[in-house]
Amino acid sequence: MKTVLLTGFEPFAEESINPSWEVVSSLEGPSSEGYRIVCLQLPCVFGESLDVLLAAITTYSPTLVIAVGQAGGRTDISIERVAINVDDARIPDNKGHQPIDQPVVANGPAAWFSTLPIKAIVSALQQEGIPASISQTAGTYVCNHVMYGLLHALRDKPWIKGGFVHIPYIPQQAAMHPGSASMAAETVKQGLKIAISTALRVEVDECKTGGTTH
Ligand code: PCA
Repeated sequence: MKTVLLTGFEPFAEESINPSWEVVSSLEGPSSEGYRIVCLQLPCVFGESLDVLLAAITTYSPTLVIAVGQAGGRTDISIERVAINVDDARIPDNKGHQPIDQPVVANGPAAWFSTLPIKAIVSALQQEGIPASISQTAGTYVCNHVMYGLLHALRDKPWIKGGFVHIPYIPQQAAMHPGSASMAAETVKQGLKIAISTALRVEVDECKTGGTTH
């Protein structure tokens, strides 16, 4: 049976929950489509987050790894295209570290692209009525750090697909941030299921634009 490793983060900044973990943790277990999902919570800490993720890849030998994180203020499910080799923290992480302009991997390439079929995932989500788009930046905080480190570790393991998905606040969080967008946890959950089955099914991504002009 194929294993899908799905990660979410612990809460960070002023939040008491992280919607990525709220949703991801509800997806643990076997699916009716013949794979099992293993869920893992990552600390919102530079370095440690990656250590935990890479150890789990060794333990579980997944064929697919999708890391999920909160992107408060985003309006839809964002399928990240690229991770860059920079840690530049606007706020300290959960252990008080605040790296500025440090590489994620010393002497690593400037960037790694997601190996998920990102366009096919956006199409599949939209077809199911779930707002989604390609994102051209995962930021420079812990999520980008994890995405970069994941893809760097998978560079010589092409049989394991990997990538990152950012999700909006859930409504109870947006209520504390007036004017912010949100998406119901149930919709995000449905969206992650679709992203997983699409990633497992599609070998060659669609060629349709997911670009932006700015
Ligand atoms: N979002 C942060 C880190 C943890 C999370 O859920 C980010 O976007 O970097």
